[in-house]
Amino acid sequence: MTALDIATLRATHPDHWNMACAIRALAMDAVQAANSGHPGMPMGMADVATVLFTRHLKFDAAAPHWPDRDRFILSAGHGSMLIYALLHLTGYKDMTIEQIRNFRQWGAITAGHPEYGHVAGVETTTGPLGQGIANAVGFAMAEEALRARFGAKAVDHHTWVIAGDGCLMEGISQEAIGLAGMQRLSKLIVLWDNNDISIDGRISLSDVTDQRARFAASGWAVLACDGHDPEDIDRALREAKRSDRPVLIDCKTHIGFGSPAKQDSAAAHGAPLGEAEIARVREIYGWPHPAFVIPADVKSAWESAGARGSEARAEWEARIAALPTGRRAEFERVTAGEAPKKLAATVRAMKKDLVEKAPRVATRKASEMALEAINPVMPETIGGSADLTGSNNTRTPDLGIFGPENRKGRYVHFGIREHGMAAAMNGMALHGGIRPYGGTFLCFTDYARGAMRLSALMGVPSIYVMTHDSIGLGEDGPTHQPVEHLAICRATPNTLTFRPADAVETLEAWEIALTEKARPSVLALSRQNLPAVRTAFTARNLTAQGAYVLAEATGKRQAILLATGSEVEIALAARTALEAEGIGTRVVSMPCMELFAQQDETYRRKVLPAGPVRVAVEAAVRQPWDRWLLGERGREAKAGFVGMEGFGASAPAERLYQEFGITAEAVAARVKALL
Ligand SMILES: Cc1ncc(C[n+]2csc(CCOP(=O)(O)OP(=O)(O)O)c2C)c(N)n1
Repeated sequence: MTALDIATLRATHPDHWNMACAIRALAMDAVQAANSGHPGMPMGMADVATVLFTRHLKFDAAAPHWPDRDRFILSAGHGSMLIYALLHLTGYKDMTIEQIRNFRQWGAITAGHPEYGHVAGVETTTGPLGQGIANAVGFAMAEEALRARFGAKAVDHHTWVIAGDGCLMEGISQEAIGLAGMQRLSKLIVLWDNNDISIDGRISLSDVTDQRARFAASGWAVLACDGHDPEDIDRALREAKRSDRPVLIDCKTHIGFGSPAKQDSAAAHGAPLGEAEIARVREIYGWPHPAFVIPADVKSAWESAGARGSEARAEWEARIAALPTGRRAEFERVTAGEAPKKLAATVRAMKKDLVEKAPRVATRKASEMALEAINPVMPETIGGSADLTGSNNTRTPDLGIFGPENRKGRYVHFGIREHGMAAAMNGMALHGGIRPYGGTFLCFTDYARGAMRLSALMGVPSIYVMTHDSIGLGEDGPTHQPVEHLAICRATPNTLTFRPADAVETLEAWEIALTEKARPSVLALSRQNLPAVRTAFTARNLTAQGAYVLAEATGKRQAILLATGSEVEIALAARTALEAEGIGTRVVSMPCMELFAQQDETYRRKVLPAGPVRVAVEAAVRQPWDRWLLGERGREAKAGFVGMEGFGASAPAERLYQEFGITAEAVAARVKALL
């Protein structure tokens, strides 16, 4: 479309045009003021966004947390000014014009890319391309699950996504669309900003994929519209809402729409247009208003759009108020993310039982046992696995399979889609009302990494059930044996990495993960059986302290052994050997370094006093251990590590532990050498 077409648009749809121009002008001006950002995408998608927000999106700017609102996800997060402009114009109270003026500046809620938690209306953090569309699948799954559970009077909304070529080129998009297509998530609608441009230039430089055919092949309905014609956009959106499958709408648009120098070119993508070009565009738009000034009539039209949903929201509130008390309380509990009261008692009873029976089981099995007790009292859990159900032990018999025919099912076969699974889990957690957990091998956290990082950045309590947590998995070999993954998980801020030693610690880790509100958890679980090491009942959750004295030195304390997971058994055996030689040895189990780091100094000093030799044992790389060996009153000359220095190998587990020298004898020898 050219400037001439703009003239036609202005003439035929003046109100729409002005409203869309308000978005465009704010995007141009904010990017110019920040001298940083992406004006082209908001300029190109302003018409689609205007039709969506003024005619279709169910929302109420005055009640941005209304649980039954439609969700809008700007997957193409680099175009953040699009959503900031929409939130400002429709009247989200925190999105003031000052915030727009401060786009991308320190302390502003208008971060470079939309960040969850900075401002209501941003449903998820986007920017890493492909994440938003993959989160949206989780949002739509959560909606289906909650509708099945609480009824359409309580839950009945759409998930809308704006995604660009970049989102669709990312590998995660295939995982997401494959999952959504199979699940027939008919209330998921993706608006594709098909502008043929990315940073390097035309899309044809790097891609010839027929996107429409790809989505259709994955079970989606595919529609198309002229992304600048409000009536055509409206037609497509109306049709999309009637679909029985997820919908892709191919919106043909022009990046940098209306800019004589930059429209349809990569130059519009990621740099300010420049003052002179902005002045030219203002003229072409017929938008004489100064930077950041929105005329009252346009602002008021936008505010009406922002209030459009208030009636629907009030009706919804009345319906919720009319629910039977218990049902309403349950709805409110799960949407608030509160664990059920029964959870603590369930965990306590099971812990007593475990201490009594002292089962020798793999911690992945212990995890399954924990879930068998927890899932029945926590109906908000949705579990799953990326095609390793029988290995991850994530499915319990009560769950049923979530699918198009059974939205009450609570177990998801995510398929071999680790990244898509993790992003969908984030989406479910962000939607609210659901506690998602999903499994794969610890090694394949690599494949889920992008989404796992965002769980942490956003502070959402997704739970990653990562089994086969070391060379202890044996014969599958080094491709499947994680050595650096615990370090990576522990290096990720705002993430709890648990490596429980037995069934009791595993249960305690689950209790913490399921009551966390603002941090994801990684549960690193063994394939191989492990003895019970917690043989005395404590009502207190010792794992919550991160590390604790599991076995005390009997004589003068000369050594402290620190271990996690499967190596706690080795540390205990080393202690026995050392004690037999008169070397007083304490064993500290450290299931969660992050929680230990959070304890006060007095407790940490009690667990790790100055003086004794310290040896840590973990079948992984040393990196995360130095703080506990050298810091915290430790000394290099008196510290040692027994673990992995490189990749593993294919062989039975026992042989591998021998060959890599992760044995009680090696630990005892290290202690003696350091004494
Ligand atoms: C995972 C990831 N890789 C790379 C980038 C950097 N990046 C930001 S936008 C972009 C190009 C996106 O192209 P498109 O989606 O077509 O956006 P448009 O140019 O139409 O605005 C790239 C490579 C990113 N944000 N995320």
